[in-house]
Amino acid sequence: MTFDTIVALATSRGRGAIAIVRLSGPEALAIASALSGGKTFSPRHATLTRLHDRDGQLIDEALVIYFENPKSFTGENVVEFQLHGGDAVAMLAIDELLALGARAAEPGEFSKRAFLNGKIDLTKAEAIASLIDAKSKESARLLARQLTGELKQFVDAQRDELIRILAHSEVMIDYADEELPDDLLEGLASSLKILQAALQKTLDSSRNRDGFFTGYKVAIVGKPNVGKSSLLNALLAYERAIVSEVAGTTRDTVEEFIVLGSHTIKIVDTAGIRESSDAIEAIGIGYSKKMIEESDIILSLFDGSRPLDDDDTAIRSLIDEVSGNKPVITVINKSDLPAEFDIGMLQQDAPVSLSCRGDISPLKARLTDVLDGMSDSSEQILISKRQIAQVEMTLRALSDALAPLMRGELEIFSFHINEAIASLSAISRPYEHDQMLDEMFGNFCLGK
Ligand SMILES: Nc1nc2c(ncn2[C@@H]2O[C@H](COP(=O)(O)OP(=O)(O)OP(=O)(O)O)[C@@H](O)[C@H]2O)c(=O)[nH]1
Ligand SMILES: [Mg+2]
Repeated sequence: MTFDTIVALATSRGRGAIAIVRLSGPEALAIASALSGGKTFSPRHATLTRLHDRDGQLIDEALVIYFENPKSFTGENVVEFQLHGGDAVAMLAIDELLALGARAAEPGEFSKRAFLNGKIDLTKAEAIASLIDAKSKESARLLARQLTGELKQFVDAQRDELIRILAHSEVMIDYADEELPDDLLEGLASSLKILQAALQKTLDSSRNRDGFFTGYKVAIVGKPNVGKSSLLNALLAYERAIVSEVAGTTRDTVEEFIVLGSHTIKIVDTAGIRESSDAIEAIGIGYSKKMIEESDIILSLFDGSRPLDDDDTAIRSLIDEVSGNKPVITVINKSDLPAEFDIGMLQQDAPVSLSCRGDISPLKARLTDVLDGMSDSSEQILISKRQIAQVEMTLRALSDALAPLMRGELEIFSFHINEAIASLSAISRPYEHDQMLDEMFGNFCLGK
């Protein structure tokens, strides 16, 4: 396969000590050399050189590294320019590289080439894409393991087992005229069930794990005026949301990232929930419900300086009804005021009592514990919707295969096993399907 030569900024935009511009393709070396006044570069050596534009004006003094194909990320000739930081210098360099014949890369195009040139399989490509957005050390660790091929090995092992089962079935078809011992069919069925269980386990632990990679979402929910916005501000340690003694101050949701231990989480302040005829507030309440559904952890907040009332119990039932089995942490606020609140009837396990005007570290500690518990990185998990869909298809094919096997209809059994093998193989190595590849790599960052 031959490609043109592409260029993109590989580091993120904005202020920074270094900006890296990456060039990949058959003309990479020639173009880099032209930009450097005819300098030649030897593979894997860092060369300090001056870059000039077409008018002879100095762009920057850059460190240039040449990776000769196939020993590069994309498998093509790659040249990386380490420029002084900031967007302006990098944009000047990219302008010149475009003028010299390179083309601006599409998002994910470098990784796509790496895949097409056989440098990475799709599980690695997806791990690279997710690693960029990883919001906890645990998820970064898990993705790093996938970069070494852990998921691919798991998938390959299951596929090899399926191929073994298929081979048995084919042999039995060939000897169809002879009487087949029953235990042969049972042996196949039990191998199949072991495989089903392994895939199902991986699938179960992979569902709803988005937050593990992109940062768990934590919603603060409670009736108006209990101090939800005050709690958000206290967690952020600055006045982000408007706080006032007027109930119904927050009308929209306010979201901010904070770092807790090794986790980056998104804290969401919601509008207070209560029975209300105020149309705007009613919209806010709709948002709150949605936020509970979309969040991974709920902070159920009460005002400790007032007696429990119907609004409190109504909200609590709403949370119980919508949150499913997500962790809910009960927080009783305003502990600096005389206590009037009795949590008794809500039957909570160990609520956290605090004052947003004082020390909120007990809540931070509780949240960190919950997050640690949700971030087990030792399991084998699928990291993309695509991978999950492939495993679901595989499992469907396996369950379709079971009934014909029990009836001894081995041709039909083999047909479904073939389907399962194709679905499973597609996790790391799909049949080259342009549209699917464009879609997948199109979600990558530019320069990757
Ligand atoms: N004494 C005391 N007052 C608090 C505490 N936390 C919040 N408040 C006060 O309670 C009032 C309501 O606080 P907000 O943070 O605006 O409450 P909210 O839950 O966001 O209210 P809505 O947005 O209206 O639903 C404000 O006057 C806060 O100053 C606390 O720990 N102690
Ligand atoms: Mg508020």
